[in-house]
Amino acid sequence: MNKAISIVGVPMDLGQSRRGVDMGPSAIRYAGAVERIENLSYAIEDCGDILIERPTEKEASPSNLKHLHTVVNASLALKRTVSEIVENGKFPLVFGGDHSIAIGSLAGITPHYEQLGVIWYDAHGDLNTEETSPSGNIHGMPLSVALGRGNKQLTELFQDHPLKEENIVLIGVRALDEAEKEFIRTSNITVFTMHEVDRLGMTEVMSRSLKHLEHCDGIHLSLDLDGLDPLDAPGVGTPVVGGLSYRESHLAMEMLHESKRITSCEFVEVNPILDEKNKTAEAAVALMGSLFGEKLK
Ligand code: Z70
Ligand code: MN
Ligand code: MN
Ligand code: MN
Repeated sequence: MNKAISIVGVPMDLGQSRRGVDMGPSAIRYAGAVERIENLSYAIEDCGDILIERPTEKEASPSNLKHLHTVVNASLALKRTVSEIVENGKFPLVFGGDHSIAIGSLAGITPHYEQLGVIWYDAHGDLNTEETSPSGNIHGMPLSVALGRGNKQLTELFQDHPLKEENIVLIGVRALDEAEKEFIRTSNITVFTMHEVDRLGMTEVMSRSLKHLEHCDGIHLSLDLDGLDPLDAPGVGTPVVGGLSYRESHLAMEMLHESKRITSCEFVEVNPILDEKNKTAEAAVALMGSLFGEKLK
Protein backbone atom coordinates (compact mmCIF):
# COMPACT_ATOMS: atom_id res chain seq x y z
CA MET A 1 0.00 0.00 0.00
CA ASN A 2 1.07 3.57 -0.71
CA LYS A 3 2.84 4.80 2.43
CA ALA A 4 2.01 8.48 1.79
CA ILE A 5 -1.54 9.48 2.69
CA SER A 6 -3.40 12.77 2.27
CA ILE A 7 -6.57 13.32 4.27
CA VAL A 8 -9.34 15.60 3.09
CA GLY A 9 -12.54 16.30 5.01
CA VAL A 10 -15.84 17.15 3.35
CA PRO A 11 -18.32 18.68 5.83
CA MET A 12 -21.32 18.15 3.54
CA ASP A 13 -24.81 17.41 4.84
CA LEU A 14 -26.97 18.76 2.03
CA GLY A 15 -27.05 15.51 0.04
CA GLN A 16 -29.65 14.20 2.49
CA SER A 17 -32.25 15.43 4.95
CA ARG A 18 -30.79 14.98 8.44
CA ARG A 19 -28.48 17.73 9.61
CA GLY A 20 -25.29 16.91 11.50
CA VAL A 21 -23.36 14.66 9.12
CA ASP A 22 -21.36 17.79 8.18
CA MET A 23 -19.62 17.25 11.55
CA GLY A 24 -18.46 13.79 10.44
CA PRO A 25 -14.90 14.88 9.56
CA SER A 26 -14.45 16.48 13.01
CA ALA A 27 -15.81 13.41 14.79
CA ILE A 28 -13.49 11.11 12.81
CA ARG A 29 -10.47 13.30 13.55
CA TYR A 30 -11.50 13.50 17.24
CA ALA A 31 -11.62 9.69 17.33
CA GLY A 32 -7.90 9.73 16.49
CA ALA A 33 -7.72 8.84 12.78
CA VAL A 34 -4.41 10.61 12.11
CA GLU A 35 -2.59 9.15 15.14
CA ARG A 36 -3.97 5.66 14.45
CA ILE A 37 -2.59 5.61 10.91
CA GLU A 38 0.65 7.39 11.82
CA ASN A 39 1.37 4.59 14.29
CA LEU A 40 1.43 2.18 11.34
CA SER A 41 4.38 4.20 9.96
CA TYR A 42 2.67 6.06 7.19
CA ALA A 43 3.57 9.61 6.20
CA ILE A 44 0.23 11.31 6.62
CA GLU A 45 -0.78 14.92 5.96
CA ASP A 46 -4.16 16.45 6.77
CA CYS A 47 -5.19 18.85 4.00
CA GLY A 48 -8.13 20.16 6.07
CA ASP A 49 -11.70 20.50 4.84
CA ILE A 50 -13.32 21.44 1.55
CA LEU A 51 -15.35 24.65 1.99
CA ILE A 52 -19.07 23.96 1.67
CA GLU A 53 -21.45 26.85 0.98
CA ARG A 54 -24.34 27.24 3.40
CA PRO A 55 -27.44 28.03 1.34
CA THR A 56 -28.92 31.22 2.81
CA GLU A 57 -32.38 31.05 1.32
CA LYS A 58 -34.41 28.24 -0.18
CA GLU A 59 -32.29 27.16 -3.10
CA ALA A 60 -34.42 26.91 -6.21
CA SER A 61 -33.50 23.38 -7.24
CA PRO A 62 -34.64 22.10 -10.60
CA SER A 63 -36.93 19.08 -10.45
CA ASN A 64 -36.14 16.34 -7.97
CA LEU A 65 -32.65 17.26 -6.74
CA LYS A 66 -32.20 18.90 -3.35
CA HIS A 67 -29.37 21.44 -3.10
CA LEU A 68 -28.07 20.58 -6.57
CA HIS A 69 -26.08 23.81 -6.87
CA THR A 70 -24.21 23.34 -3.57
CA VAL A 71 -23.52 19.66 -4.27
CA VAL A 72 -22.15 20.47 -7.74
CA ASN A 73 -19.81 23.16 -6.38
CA ALA A 74 -18.58 20.96 -3.53
CA SER A 75 -18.04 18.04 -5.93
CA LEU A 76 -15.98 20.23 -8.23
CA ALA A 77 -13.78 21.45 -5.36
CA LEU A 78 -13.30 17.91 -4.02
CA LYS A 79 -12.58 16.57 -7.52
CA ARG A 80 -9.73 19.09 -7.93
CA THR A 81 -8.26 18.36 -4.48
CA VAL A 82 -8.41 14.57 -4.84
CA SER A 83 -6.98 14.68 -8.37
CA GLU A 84 -4.04 16.73 -7.11
CA ILE A 85 -3.42 14.22 -4.29
CA VAL A 86 -3.25 11.35 -6.82
CA GLU A 87 -1.03 13.42 -9.13
CA ASN A 88 1.37 13.95 -6.22
CA GLY A 89 1.64 10.17 -5.82
CA LYS A 90 -0.32 10.09 -2.57
CA PHE A 91 -3.23 8.00 -1.32
CA PRO A 92 -6.44 10.05 -0.93
CA LEU A 93 -8.32 9.32 2.31
CA VAL A 94 -11.61 11.25 2.34
CA PHE A 95 -13.80 11.86 5.42
CA GLY A 96 -17.51 12.60 4.89
CA GLY A 97 -19.97 14.11 4.99
CA ASP A 98 -22.89 12.37 3.37
CA HIS A 99 -22.40 9.94 0.49
CA SER A 100 -23.01 12.59 -2.21
CA ILE A 101 -19.31 13.42 -1.72
CA ALA A 102 -18.39 10.21 -3.59
CA ILE A 103 -19.28 12.11 -6.77
CA GLY A 104 -16.36 14.50 -6.22
CA SER A 105 -13.88 11.90 -5.02
CA LEU A 106 -14.61 9.47 -7.87
CA ALA A 107 -14.55 12.26 -10.47
CA GLY A 108 -11.08 13.20 -9.21
CA ILE A 109 -9.80 9.63 -9.30
CA THR A 110 -11.22 7.98 -12.46
CA PRO A 111 -9.09 9.99 -14.96
CA HIS A 112 -5.92 8.59 -13.35
CA TYR A 113 -6.81 4.95 -14.05
CA GLU A 114 -7.66 2.90 -17.10
CA GLN A 115 -9.99 0.61 -15.16
CA LEU A 116 -10.88 1.90 -11.71
CA GLY A 117 -12.57 -0.71 -9.55
CA VAL A 118 -14.96 0.35 -6.79
CA ILE A 119 -16.01 -1.52 -3.66
CA TRP A 120 -19.21 0.09 -2.35
CA TYR A 121 -19.78 -0.97 1.27
CA ASP A 122 -23.33 0.20 2.04
CA ALA A 123 -26.84 -0.83 3.11
CA HIS A 124 -28.07 1.05 0.03
CA GLY A 125 -27.36 0.94 -3.69
CA ASP A 126 -27.05 4.70 -4.16
CA LEU A 127 -28.17 4.03 -7.75
CA ASN A 128 -31.10 6.45 -8.04
CA THR A 129 -31.36 9.22 -10.58
CA GLU A 130 -33.27 12.47 -10.64
CA GLU A 131 -36.15 10.53 -12.25
CA THR A 132 -36.25 7.53 -9.91
CA SER A 133 -35.32 9.02 -6.51
CA PRO A 134 -38.12 8.81 -3.95
CA SER A 135 -36.43 11.46 -1.77
CA GLY A 136 -34.61 13.91 -4.07
CA ASN A 137 -31.54 13.34 -1.85
CA ILE A 138 -28.37 13.27 -3.91
CA HIS A 139 -26.61 10.89 -1.46
CA GLY A 140 -28.88 8.18 -2.93
CA MET A 141 -27.45 8.83 -6.43
CA PRO A 142 -23.62 8.97 -6.47
CA LEU A 143 -23.03 5.56 -8.09
CA SER A 144 -25.48 6.39 -10.89
CA VAL A 145 -23.76 9.72 -11.47
CA ALA A 146 -20.34 8.01 -11.62
CA LEU A 147 -21.76 5.70 -14.30
CA GLY A 148 -22.85 8.73 -16.32
CA ARG A 149 -26.55 8.39 -15.45
CA GLY A 150 -28.60 11.32 -14.22
CA ASN A 151 -28.55 15.10 -14.17
CA LYS A 152 -26.02 16.58 -16.59
CA GLN A 153 -24.59 19.09 -14.09
CA LEU A 154 -23.48 16.10 -12.01
CA THR A 155 -22.53 13.59 -14.72
CA GLU A 156 -20.42 16.14 -16.63
CA LEU A 157 -17.98 16.10 -13.70
CA PHE A 158 -16.87 12.74 -15.13
CA GLN A 159 -16.47 13.97 -18.72
CA ASP A 160 -15.06 10.99 -20.63
CA HIS A 161 -14.04 9.05 -17.52
CA PRO A 162 -17.12 7.43 -16.03
CA LEU A 163 -16.97 4.21 -14.03
CA LYS A 164 -17.74 0.92 -15.76
CA GLU A 165 -20.53 -1.28 -14.45
CA GLU A 166 -18.35 -4.40 -14.54
CA ASN A 167 -15.82 -2.67 -12.23
CA ILE A 168 -18.31 -2.09 -9.39
CA VAL A 169 -18.99 -4.39 -6.43
CA LEU A 170 -21.66 -3.63 -3.82
CA ILE A 171 -21.39 -5.27 -0.40
CA GLY A 172 -23.90 -5.27 2.48
CA VAL A 173 -26.93 -4.20 0.46
CA ARG A 174 -30.32 -4.59 2.17
CA ALA A 175 -32.38 -1.53 1.21
CA LEU A 176 -32.99 -0.95 -2.48
CA ASP A 177 -35.73 1.09 -4.15
CA GLU A 178 -37.72 -0.61 -6.94
CA ALA A 179 -35.98 1.34 -9.72
CA GLU A 180 -32.58 0.45 -8.26
CA LYS A 181 -33.50 -3.25 -8.29
CA GLU A 182 -34.63 -2.93 -11.88
CA PHE A 183 -31.37 -1.24 -12.87
CA ILE A 184 -29.23 -3.83 -11.07
CA ARG A 185 -31.10 -6.68 -12.82
CA THR A 186 -30.15 -5.37 -16.26
CA SER A 187 -26.69 -4.04 -15.40
CA ASN A 188 -23.26 -5.64 -15.05
CA ILE A 189 -22.79 -4.47 -11.47
CA THR A 190 -21.89 -7.19 -8.95
CA VAL A 191 -24.00 -7.18 -5.79
CA PHE A 192 -23.41 -9.08 -2.57
CA THR A 193 -26.54 -8.47 -0.52
CA MET A 194 -26.78 -9.48 3.14
CA HIS A 195 -28.19 -12.76 1.85
CA GLU A 196 -24.92 -13.57 0.06
CA VAL A 197 -22.85 -12.43 3.05
CA ASP A 198 -24.86 -14.78 5.30
CA ARG A 199 -24.66 -17.62 2.79
CA LEU A 200 -21.03 -17.36 1.75
CA GLY A 201 -19.40 -15.60 4.68
CA MET A 202 -17.36 -12.41 4.43
CA THR A 203 -14.13 -14.26 3.56
CA GLU A 204 -15.67 -15.68 0.39
CA VAL A 205 -17.47 -12.43 -0.48
CA MET A 206 -14.24 -10.49 -0.23
CA SER A 207 -12.20 -13.08 -2.18
CA ARG A 208 -14.81 -13.07 -4.96
CA SER A 209 -14.92 -9.28 -4.98
CA LEU A 210 -11.16 -8.97 -5.34
CA LYS A 211 -11.08 -11.72 -7.96
CA HIS A 212 -13.80 -9.91 -9.92
CA LEU A 213 -11.71 -6.71 -9.88
CA GLU A 214 -8.45 -8.50 -10.72
CA HIS A 215 -8.06 -6.64 -14.05
CA CYS A 216 -8.42 -3.22 -12.40
CA ASP A 217 -5.38 -0.93 -12.10
CA GLY A 218 -6.73 0.69 -8.92
CA ILE A 219 -9.55 0.07 -6.44
CA HIS A 220 -11.47 2.75 -4.55
CA LEU A 221 -13.21 1.76 -1.30
CA SER A 222 -16.36 3.77 -0.58
CA LEU A 223 -17.43 2.84 2.93
CA ASP A 224 -20.83 4.10 4.11
CA LEU A 225 -21.02 3.49 7.87
CA ASP A 226 -24.70 2.49 7.45
CA GLY A 227 -23.38 -0.70 5.81
CA LEU A 228 -22.64 -1.77 9.37
CA ASP A 229 -25.43 -2.88 11.67
CA PRO A 230 -26.96 0.02 13.64
CA LEU A 231 -25.89 -1.76 16.85
CA ASP A 232 -22.27 -1.16 15.86
CA ALA A 233 -22.78 2.13 13.99
CA PRO A 234 -25.83 3.97 15.36
CA GLY A 235 -24.71 7.44 14.28
CA VAL A 236 -25.99 7.40 10.68
CA GLY A 237 -28.92 9.16 9.02
CA THR A 238 -30.61 6.07 7.62
CA PRO A 239 -29.93 3.06 9.84
CA VAL A 240 -31.12 -0.28 8.43
CA VAL A 241 -31.32 -3.32 10.72
CA GLY A 242 -29.64 -6.61 9.85
CA GLY A 243 -26.33 -5.18 8.71
CA LEU A 244 -22.69 -6.16 8.58
CA SER A 245 -21.17 -6.71 11.98
CA TYR A 246 -18.17 -4.93 13.43
CA ARG A 247 -16.21 -8.17 13.17
CA GLU A 248 -17.18 -8.94 9.57
CA SER A 249 -16.21 -5.41 8.69
CA HIS A 250 -12.80 -5.73 10.29
CA LEU A 251 -12.27 -9.00 8.44
CA ALA A 252 -13.19 -7.24 5.18
CA MET A 253 -10.72 -4.41 5.88
CA GLU A 254 -7.95 -6.86 6.82
CA MET A 255 -8.45 -8.77 3.58
CA LEU A 256 -8.34 -5.52 1.62
CA HIS A 257 -5.08 -4.66 3.35
CA GLU A 258 -3.57 -8.06 2.56
CA SER A 259 -4.59 -7.71 -1.08
CA LYS A 260 -2.53 -4.49 -1.44
CA ARG A 261 -5.06 -3.39 -4.07
CA ILE A 262 -6.74 -0.37 -2.48
CA THR A 263 -5.54 2.93 -3.96
CA SER A 264 -8.02 5.42 -2.43
CA CYS A 265 -10.94 5.42 -0.01
CA GLU A 266 -13.62 7.39 1.78
CA PHE A 267 -15.54 6.90 5.03
CA VAL A 268 -18.95 8.58 4.92
CA GLU A 269 -22.27 9.21 6.69
CA VAL A 270 -20.90 9.52 10.26
CA ASN A 271 -23.42 11.77 12.04
CA PRO A 272 -22.20 12.68 15.55
CA ILE A 273 -25.57 14.25 16.45
CA LEU A 274 -27.28 10.87 16.06
CA ASP A 275 -24.38 8.91 17.54
CA GLU A 276 -23.83 7.35 20.96
CA LYS A 277 -20.64 8.85 22.44
CA ASN A 278 -18.83 8.97 19.08
CA LYS A 279 -19.20 5.16 18.67
CA THR A 280 -19.66 5.37 14.90
CA ALA A 281 -16.64 7.63 14.33
CA GLU A 282 -14.62 5.29 16.54
CA ALA A 283 -15.78 2.32 14.47
CA ALA A 284 -14.72 4.17 11.31
CA VAL A 285 -11.26 4.83 12.76
CA ALA A 286 -10.89 1.24 13.98
CA LEU A 287 -11.76 0.00 10.47
CA MET A 288 -9.16 2.38 9.04
CA GLY A 289 -6.69 0.72 11.41
CA SER A 290 -7.39 -2.67 9.83
CA LEU A 291 -7.45 -1.28 6.29
CA PHE A 292 -4.01 0.26 6.80
CA GLY A 293 -2.52 -2.87 8.34
CA GLU A 294 -2.99 -2.95 12.10
CA LYS A 295 -2.26 -6.44 13.47
CA LEU A 296 -2.99 -8.00 16.85
CA LYS A 297 0.13 -10.10 16.69
C1 Z70 B 1 -32.82 6.02 -0.74
C2 Z70 B 1 -32.87 7.32 -1.51
C3 Z70 B 1 -29.36 6.42 0.98
C4 Z70 B 1 -27.43 6.54 1.93
C5 Z70 B 1 -29.53 6.45 2.30
C6 Z70 B 1 -31.80 6.08 0.40
C7 Z70 B 1 -30.39 6.34 -0.09
N1 Z70 B 1 -32.51 4.92 -1.63
N2 Z70 B 1 -28.04 6.48 0.75
N3 Z70 B 1 -28.33 6.53 2.88
N4 Z70 B 1 -26.10 6.60 2.10
O1 Z70 B 1 -33.33 8.31 -0.96
O2 Z70 B 1 -32.45 7.36 -2.65
MN1 MN C 1 -24.44 5.39 0.72
MN1 MN D 1 -7.86 9.36 -20.27
MN1 MN E 1 -26.25 3.96 2.88
